[in-house]
Amino acid sequence: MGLTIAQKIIKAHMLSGEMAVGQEVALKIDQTLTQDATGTMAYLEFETMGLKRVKTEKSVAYIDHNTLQSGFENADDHRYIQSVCKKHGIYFSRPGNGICHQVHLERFGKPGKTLIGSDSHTPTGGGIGMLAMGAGGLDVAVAMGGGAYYITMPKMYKVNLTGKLNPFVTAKDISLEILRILSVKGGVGAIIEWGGEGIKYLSVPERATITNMGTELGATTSIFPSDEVTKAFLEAEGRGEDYIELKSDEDAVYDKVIDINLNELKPLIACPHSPDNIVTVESLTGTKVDQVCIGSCTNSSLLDMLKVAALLKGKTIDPSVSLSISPGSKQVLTMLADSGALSDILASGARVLECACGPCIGMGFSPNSAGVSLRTFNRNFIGRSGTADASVYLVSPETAVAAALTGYITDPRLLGNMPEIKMPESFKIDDSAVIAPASEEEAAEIEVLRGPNIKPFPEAIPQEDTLSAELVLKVGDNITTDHIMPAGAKILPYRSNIPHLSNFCFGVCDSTFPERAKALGKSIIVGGSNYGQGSSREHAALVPMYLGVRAVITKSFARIHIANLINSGIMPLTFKNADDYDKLNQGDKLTLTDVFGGMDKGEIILKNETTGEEFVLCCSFTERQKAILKAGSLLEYTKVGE
Ligand code: MIC
Ligand code: SF4
Repeated sequence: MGLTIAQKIIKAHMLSGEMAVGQEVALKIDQTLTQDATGTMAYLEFETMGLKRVKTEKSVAYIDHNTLQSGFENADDHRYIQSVCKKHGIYFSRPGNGICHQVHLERFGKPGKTLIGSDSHTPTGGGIGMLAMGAGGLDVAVAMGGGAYYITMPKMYKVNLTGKLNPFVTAKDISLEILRILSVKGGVGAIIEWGGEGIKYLSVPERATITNMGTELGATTSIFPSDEVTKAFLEAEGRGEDYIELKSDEDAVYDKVIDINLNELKPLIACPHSPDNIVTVESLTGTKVDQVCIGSCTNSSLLDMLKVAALLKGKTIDPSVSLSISPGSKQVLTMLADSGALSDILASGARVLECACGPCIGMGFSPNSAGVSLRTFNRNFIGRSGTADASVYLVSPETAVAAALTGYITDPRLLGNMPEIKMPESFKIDDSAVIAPASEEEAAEIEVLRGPNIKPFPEAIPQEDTLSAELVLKVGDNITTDHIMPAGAKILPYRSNIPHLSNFCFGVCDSTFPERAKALGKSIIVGGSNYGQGSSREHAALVPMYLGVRAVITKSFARIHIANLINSGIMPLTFKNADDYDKLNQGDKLTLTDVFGGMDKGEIILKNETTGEEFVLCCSFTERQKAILKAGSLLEYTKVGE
């Protein structure tokens, strides 16, 4: 039987396990990346492992999230990360050099390699044929130390593209179309391979937009073949030697095949507050817009920015709209400046922000009260923009420009002729903002610089054979990590200070949660389906761990979050009968008996002491995961295993 692209890379990197759907496989990881909002914790975890140097082919730390420095915290974290990188063999991408996924694609990603990153949009690397996955910080730390990365062998989905995109219909619209078809849980447990005749018209940045937003489907990752288009991109980046051809076998078998005819696609828009809430742009014509933001790891490539500049050229934006533009990298910004396109952007009245995540993670540029914001980003979860009552819509750069010029949601096809934009034959290469690590000899002398905001890890509490605890919080379907552990300019600086961060846990759902959980000492959370979707932030597990949450019971979980819960010693359990969700209420006293025996059987009995009812909960832990839960955390388990 033939293999898919992902299966070929998995086979070449498999350290143990079996390539059968649902089985755990251990993978050798070639490259890692971190960003600063998850990086500080990941490097603190790496340090506790006591290793001198990373064992990967390339590990890069990016500073791109926490770039507003309204106090000492972020600056201290940046300094800590820079010093830890120098000492332990990690490349350090300075603040201002760009968004991790954009820069990694430009300068470091290689087809056929494995990459894990402490950021859920790491699959962007799939745009050049990498097997690139988001992971919790601790998993990235383990991989930096040479340890395996464990995944549950996913199903294989194929999306066949036929035809060619019409003017003003873009790769972003393809991403929104697949979200319309599959929903935010449609990709859970699957790797999505993109193929078909239509891909030959898609450049690497367009492919990367699609693999980037595959994260919103809940997919393990998304991947394109590595072909002539990939080769031209790598050559333009001066990295032709990194090219290898990669394609699936003719007789590869897929669990699902989806066809999309690009000729038929229209400009699409994701409505508040979920990336799969899709309608055509046309259908919302005339909706007043207050703010437009162009950028993020989804749409900040040179290609995107040149298109935006060409559409803005000679025009000024509507006086009622505030437009921000964040180029994805220093390379993008420099080339915009050199070509004169930056002047066209500035002349239009846009506010040019630094090359960073910025508004995407609420790091500034929050909309006005009850504002309507059109963003080229990948997530529009409630509150994420920093304005609780804002309505955030997700669109392509072309649709964003149309709204900025008119002040209303406008079909970009009404903008006239689309200027032809070509990818440059060579990019401007300047890696001076990437600082190489010290040599092994010099490393011993390097002092790691820690700020006062770095606080100790939460204490690991081993799971016990009987768990009696109160149901502290009951939430619904599609709870995101932005609900569990919100981000934004005010909270993100505390990512290395779990006690302080805990005050904001579940703030969007119930601001009394932290206090109530702390008072109980031990507690259980109940959720609906796709619990923990979105970001890879392990803080969405570390903070509940700190607050004493011992188990989370749901209808289903998102992939990275389930791993983060186990790494934090919290039991993720699912209802055998989904209707039992309705039989539990906040405040109920719950008991789980024979937990260890149940872990072996795959079923644990839950007694609701308040109502007297009993239910069956399901779990499927590997031996390694059971040992982690019994040790109380992956860090404890690693120590025990030493
Ligand atoms: C996000 O887009 O939500 C983030 C911020 O990049 C997160 C990481 C984090 O919370 O630090 C992600 O996607 O993993
Ligand atoms: Fe940064 Fe936004 Fe991309 Fe997350 S989704 S990495 S916050 S640009």
